[in-house]
Amino acid sequence: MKVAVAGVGAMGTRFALKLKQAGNNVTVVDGWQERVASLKKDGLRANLDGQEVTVKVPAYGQWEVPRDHHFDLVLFFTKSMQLEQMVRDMLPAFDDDTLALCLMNGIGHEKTLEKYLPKERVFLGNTMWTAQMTRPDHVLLEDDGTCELSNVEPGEPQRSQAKELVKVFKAAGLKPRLLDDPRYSVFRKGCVNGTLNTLCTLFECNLTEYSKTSHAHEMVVKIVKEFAAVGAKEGVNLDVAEVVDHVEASYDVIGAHYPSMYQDLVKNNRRTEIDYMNGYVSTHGKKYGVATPYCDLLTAEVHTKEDLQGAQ
Ligand code: NAD
Ligand code: AOT
Repeated sequence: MKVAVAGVGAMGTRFALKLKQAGNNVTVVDGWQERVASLKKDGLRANLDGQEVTVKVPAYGQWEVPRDHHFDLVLFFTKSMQLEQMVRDMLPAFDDDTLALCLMNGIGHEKTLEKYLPKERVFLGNTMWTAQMTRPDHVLLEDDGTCELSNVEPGEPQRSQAKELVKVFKAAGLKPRLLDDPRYSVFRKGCVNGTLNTLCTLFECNLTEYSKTSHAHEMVVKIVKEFAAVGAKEGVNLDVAEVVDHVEASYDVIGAHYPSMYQDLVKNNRRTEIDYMNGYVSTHGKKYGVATPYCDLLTAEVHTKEDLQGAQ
């Protein structure tokens, strides 16, 4: 498959590397000048499960997206607030049959894609893999993970295309699962991020450290209930007990993980994706008349930390 990965920070690098190693034709595009320079010079460099690997791929800046290449798939892996600009910049690389897939964290990305692309060509899901940039030219890829995806618009040919994407990702060892309801899955992953990303960032700890604190379970339950209340207004009916178990299951699987929001704000002083996580629940709760005091406060707290630190 001919794939363009749009956004090759930590997670884009994982997917680009694995897809390329499995024999796909992979091109990468990024918007960070320093990153693009290193991709052009050295390719994708990572520590993948303990081994240093370097994989050469064609690399482009977001300002020079190629118009003369045909891509079967554009896989978006920017940060949430960078997605719209990346979609706009990638439009010249789309032909009538190019598919768009977003596995990023955050709620509502399908709406951004649908502003520019027909709904039948939009595919959505999420990933439980982890990844971390150690330098502008290097990524750390440890831990086991999975991903899940679906067509956004029901029907054919998009259902068969989703199955084909699952086949390609499976062959690349990305452990994909075909979903029935992608929005359920996005809200469910939103609960993982709305609890662990946000709390580990505010308290500056990893998953294991958070899990051992006395109010850990109580806070997870309260936050998940707010995501469920807002989800219900949008036709997404979360099973709260199952989702709480899902969040807490990650303590054992990837306890040493510092979520990407921690990496952004605590390590790199970058602004966070909070507005697409707890912030989504907070603003949409207001719209629907649903009280979301935990998400309101957490969103304000993360923005306060960003402001105090002068995060960029
Ligand atoms: P990332 O920050 O590593 O990369 C996103 C973009 O930001 C890339 O274009 C990258 O080049 C750029 N960037 C990275 N560091 C920068 C810096 N210091 N200065 C300027 N630009 C910089 O993001 P990611 O972790 O790959 O996340 C992509 C998506 O995947 C997000 O929605 C994230 O929430 C999600 N996700 C991440 C993880 C994880 O463990 N990293 C896990 C699951 C989902
Ligand atoms: C994560 N981490 O989603 C992955 O860092 O943004 C992130 C992220 C899988 C399970 C728990 C947390």
